[in-house]
Amino acid sequence: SSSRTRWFDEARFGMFIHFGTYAMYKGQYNACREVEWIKRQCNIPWSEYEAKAATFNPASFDANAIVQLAKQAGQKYIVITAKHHDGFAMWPTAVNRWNLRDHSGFSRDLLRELKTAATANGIKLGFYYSIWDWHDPDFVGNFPAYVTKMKAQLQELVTGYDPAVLWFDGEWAETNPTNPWSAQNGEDLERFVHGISPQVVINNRVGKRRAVDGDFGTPEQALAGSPPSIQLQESCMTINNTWGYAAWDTNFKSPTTMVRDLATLTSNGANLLLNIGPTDTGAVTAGQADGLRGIGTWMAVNGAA
Ligand code: JFZ
Repeated sequence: SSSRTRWFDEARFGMFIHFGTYAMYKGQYNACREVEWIKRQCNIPWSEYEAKAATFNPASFDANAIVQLAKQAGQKYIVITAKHHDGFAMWPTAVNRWNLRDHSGFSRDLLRELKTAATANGIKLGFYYSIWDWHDPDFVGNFPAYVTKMKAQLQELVTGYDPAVLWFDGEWAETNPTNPWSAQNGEDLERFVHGISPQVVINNRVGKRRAVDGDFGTPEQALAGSPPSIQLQESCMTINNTWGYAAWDTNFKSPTTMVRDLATLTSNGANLLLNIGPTDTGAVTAGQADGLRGIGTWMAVNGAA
């Protein structure tokens, strides 16, 4: 509905954060270079991936600093990975133990800290949630059981954190023999979420990215075209080349490029969701922070009233 999406349509600029245990590999496993896909693309055994995740200690994650960076850049909302394809929950879910609290023994709730800091600064917070789950064998083995657990996790997120956005992904899962996710599953999940909170803005990857799926379209690493489009659009782009943290990826976009992309999208009536990937300790690298500050500086100098 239009009342649900009004703030989103006016926001124009948001921060995407890809953060999970994959950051611990810094983009490399032996000779294999990968980032948030490292478990699957580099064939890391689950026993090894889980053992490393048990020592995940993002003690330098500073929600206030991240919110200040977003604010300085002119971003109005933040979307952080609550659960990526590796299935690891960044909040203390009661659905399983594959989460930051129970598996890694990290006592802080980073999503709660980010919510508190964002709210205090007038920034909205949303969550990325991967439908595709590599860790839970029920995704391919017993799909109805998987959907029940997924809904239980989403219930925790929606009732516990009141997210402004749910940014689904992985509805396109490459599974063998078949991808169990259907357009009907998407419609059902949308109804489920809006039954808990009608205000949550949902992206089109909840379903099969038809124009009727969710509230907004999600072109990736591409600028959304000019209207008329029957759906709101949000382009998601990386600040360097990768979504999660990779020590070798220092190919940062210049503030000039990012301001130009933002202006193009703004003139097309679309949003930009610009991604950063904190390190394994939860810190935002200087390269990423400089880029965001550079956008803010450009706005302050060239966009001043
Ligand atoms: C997905 C994730 O696999 C990736 O790790 C990251 O989170 C990104 C934002 O989303 O990647 C995709 C999703 C869709 C396509 C390509 C990559 N696609 O439709 O071409």
